[in-house]
Amino acid sequence: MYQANDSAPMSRQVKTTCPYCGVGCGVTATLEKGTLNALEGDRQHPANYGRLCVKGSSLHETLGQRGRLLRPRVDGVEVDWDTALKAVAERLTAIRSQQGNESVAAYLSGQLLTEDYYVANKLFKGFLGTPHLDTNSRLCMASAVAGYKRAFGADAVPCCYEDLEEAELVVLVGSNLAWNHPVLYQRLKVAKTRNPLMRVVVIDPRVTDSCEIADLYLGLKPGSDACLFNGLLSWMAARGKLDEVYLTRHTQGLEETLAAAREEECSVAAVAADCDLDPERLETFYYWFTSQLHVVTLYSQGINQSSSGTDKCNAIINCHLAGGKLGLPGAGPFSITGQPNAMGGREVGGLANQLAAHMDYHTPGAIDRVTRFWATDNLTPTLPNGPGHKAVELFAAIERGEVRALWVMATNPAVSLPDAARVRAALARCPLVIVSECVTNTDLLDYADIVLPASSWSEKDGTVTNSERCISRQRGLLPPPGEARHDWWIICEVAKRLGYGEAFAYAHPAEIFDEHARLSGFENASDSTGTCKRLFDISGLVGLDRDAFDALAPIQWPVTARAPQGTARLFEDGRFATDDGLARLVPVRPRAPEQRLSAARPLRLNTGRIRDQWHTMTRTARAPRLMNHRAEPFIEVHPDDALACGVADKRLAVLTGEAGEYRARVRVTNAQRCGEVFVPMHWSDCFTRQARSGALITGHTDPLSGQPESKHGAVALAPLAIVWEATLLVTDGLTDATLWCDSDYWTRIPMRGCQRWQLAGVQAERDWLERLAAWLPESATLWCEDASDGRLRAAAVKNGRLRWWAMIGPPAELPGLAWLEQRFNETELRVQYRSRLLAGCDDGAADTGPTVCSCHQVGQRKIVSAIREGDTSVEALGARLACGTQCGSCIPELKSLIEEERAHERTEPTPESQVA
Ligand SMILES: Nc1nc2c(c(=O)[nH]1)N[C@H]1C(S)=C(S)[C@@H](COP(=O)(O)OP(=O)(O)OC[C@H]3O[C@@H](n4cnc5c(=O)[nH]c(N)nc54)[C@H](O)[C@@H]3O)O[C@H]1N2
Ligand SMILES: Nc1nc2c(c(=O)[nH]1)N[C@H]1C(S)=C(S)[C@@H](COP(=O)(O)OP(=O)(O)OC[C@H]3O[C@@H](n4cnc5c(=O)[nH]c(N)nc54)[C@H](O)[C@@H]3O)O[C@H]1N2
Ligand code: SF4
Ligand SMILES: [Mo]
Repeated sequence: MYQANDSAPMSRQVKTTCPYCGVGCGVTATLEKGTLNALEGDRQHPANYGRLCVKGSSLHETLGQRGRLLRPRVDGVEVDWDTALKAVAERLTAIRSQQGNESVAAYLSGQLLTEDYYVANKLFKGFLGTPHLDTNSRLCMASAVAGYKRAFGADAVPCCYEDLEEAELVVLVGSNLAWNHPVLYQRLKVAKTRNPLMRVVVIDPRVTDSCEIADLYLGLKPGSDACLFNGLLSWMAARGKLDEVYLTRHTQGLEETLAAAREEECSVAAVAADCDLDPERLETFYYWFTSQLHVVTLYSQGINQSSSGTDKCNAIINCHLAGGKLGLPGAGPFSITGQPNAMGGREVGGLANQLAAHMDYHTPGAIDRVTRFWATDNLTPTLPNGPGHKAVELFAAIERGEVRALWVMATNPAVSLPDAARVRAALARCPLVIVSECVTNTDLLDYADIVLPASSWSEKDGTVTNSERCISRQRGLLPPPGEARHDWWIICEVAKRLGYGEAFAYAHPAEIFDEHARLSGFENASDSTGTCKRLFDISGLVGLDRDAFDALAPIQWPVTARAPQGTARLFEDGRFATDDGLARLVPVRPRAPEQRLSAARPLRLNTGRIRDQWHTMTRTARAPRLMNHRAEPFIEVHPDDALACGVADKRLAVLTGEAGEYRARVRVTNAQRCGEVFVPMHWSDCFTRQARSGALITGHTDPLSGQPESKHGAVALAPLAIVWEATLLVTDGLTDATLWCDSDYWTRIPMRGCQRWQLAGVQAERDWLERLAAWLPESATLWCEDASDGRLRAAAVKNGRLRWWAMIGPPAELPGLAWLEQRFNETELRVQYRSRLLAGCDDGAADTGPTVCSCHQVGQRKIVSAIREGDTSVEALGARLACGTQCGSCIPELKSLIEEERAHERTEPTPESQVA
């Protein structure tokens, strides 16, 4: 099989691409004797020019064999590859021959490389003849795709990153760029400093860290964006601010669109009331939008994850078309992608409504063209003749028993799909579930009949496409551990065993990329005007041999004979990918979220991301420093709601939705609107007892895009009536922890050399030492107990090593854990430390508090004391403590700490602030 060449010199540098967000930063990795110890931002990469965020710069800490899947498994038994691949082929064949082609399905991911994606799509749609191949991009970008297609005739992001820097106005709507695309946010921030006239508007029901650079913040009512942008369009029309020339030459549909926008009362006052905004602020935004030509509206999941997400995208695009604000530097409606290769998946046709290479089933001639290209014409069956099930439908079809075999690659539907309980029930009853995965610890593996160990970032070799259509190489740096194999290889080996060896005889990803590039240009010649029939065309990259593929520098599609160096910006000539070349304004009638609030579930549930974790945490939780920023799952709630529901800051609470519940720690904050709560999407059953956001969201989807409404749940909030809380720190490998996992609340927090467990229970415990003895294999050697209030601290030291440490009592009383963490990593605990163990800190050693700066591991208490000593600016704090000087993501938090301290000074004495 193909492996990265590792017989190279002692130290070498390799350029690759970060596997997390859609910014797609270039990474320069330094390998010393085959080990990856250090990495930095690639200074030449056009996405980041040397910058990295804390997730990217922690990548090397996530590597290693520990926790990796090393061997294939069939029905729970480890087997060799040949047995596993045969089992996959035989079982797929059996189900297909009995129940038909459409009984088999695949569920892929924007975290696969383009080459993996291409061969999976080719196998399922081309050779197994099933249209049921969808991807987690359905939960992510489907509405943006549908919106672009309706407006431009193709799924084409018109903008590039430089547009953000060249704009005079940047509107962030439904995007927390500061946390989720940190490097792009940093670029925007620098551009704003350079151009003091640049304005930034943030439109989000939550005050996020992205508001740090906002000149105007619109904290709108969740789900009311279409109303806001329809209002903008009417406002422009009413004030004669439409770009009539652009509209006439390049668009169609203005009248119907304006009429639809005017069906509802569209005065600023009426729109402001519908969006729950201050009319003056709203009008300021309208005024700013209209008075600038160079406007970029950057939108993400606050727009897409909605049962009317496609309409919301078009409401935004309508305003850009109406003002002629696109196709020029610093302007355009910019849907930012989430996953590293969300875009690559769209290119190969990884959505169930697509066929291949930006051709849909209904694209004239597409089925015939792809059939000829893949040479499947002499096969029975041939290509499916229409779209397959979209993700949520797909799991419903599994539930109904129609789809009986599912191959999941690089995604975790048991956590990330809405209506999680139903998805899990469907997986449990599906006769064949095949899972290609890198790590041992995911909720989905519980449902797998066949587990295929896949290679991971740093091992994989191929391409990804970022948010600005830039194709970059992910390069193999290290050999995969154990018997892990590349996804493309696994798929091709199965294809061979199914009898399609000839069509899947690739020896290297370069060959797959070449075929993908050829298909993009296949029968895609320019028409007389020079416009491509299909915009996605990388025929300029056909014919790269291995060396050329390996050397491929980042390049933006289309890459054609006419544009051999790629294309930064689309639609500069005002010609779109529709039959008549005109863009479409699309009439939008705003709709409320499908998940309705009720007396039983009166709070609007918003779900999303945190700065330092990636999705279900299978990789980011391997880097302990990424666990510090938010260690436990949480519920953010407005102070008034907290009071009304009887929940308190830092205490545990439970959210109840229609079909599930969520237990986590409360964060009371004014950043949250009253009547709404926010929870992170990251925690799975591997890390906590019950805090999967998908359990609270119902399966309502957008009728056009099929994207679920993950941002608009309906829930009730109540305290979790616990009577005890405990913190355990346990040395790695001491126990598998199943014993305390029946606690009413538990969360596991990986640390360096140990695991931290936060536990809580609703029933009183009589003898804590006894309980600890039952939980832990080694008994306490030190303890101190306060029988009057049940507080206890205990620890076990064996052979000079700290084995575990426990505190019964509220976690607010915990010392900063860095000191204890260090003790777990000592082979011989120093005598003077033993007496300090129960206190959990050294005499006089400062307890630094919760981590604010993850890059330099600087704690909150340290920062606060520096502020109190006079370092009252971000720069001064950086000079003294280094916080905020690397990726810059914690700067908003530093600023709010400075602000809080100022407020303290003004209003002393006050209780401790709530922002922890
Ligand atoms: N740290 C980190 N970064 C990531 C990821 C990660 O897991 N961790 N995942 C990546 C992926 S796959 C994706 S898709 C992107 C997502 O990136 P974002 O879309 O920025 O992420 P979210 O936090 O899901 O949601 C964005 C914002 O939408 C707001 N919102 C909710 N409802 C509404 C509404 O009705 N209207 C408006 N205007 N806003 C609303 C939320 O309050 C939230 O602040 O992030 C990528 N980057
Ligand atoms: N409530 C709620 N739900 C959401 C969202 C939300 O905002 N709120 N956001 C949605 C969005 S935008 C997204 S993108 C999804 C993300 O949700 P998922 O895709 O389910 O989340 P991940 O944790 O990224 O899952 C990827 C899995 O693939 C594995 N993996 C990583 N690399 C590879 C590889 O190269 N090969 C193989 N075979 N496996 C690999 C990882 O270990 C991991 O288990 O969640 C969606 N769900
Ligand atoms: S901004 Fe995104 S791509 Fe860049 S380093 Fe951070 S996670 Fe990776
Ligand atoms: Mo996503």
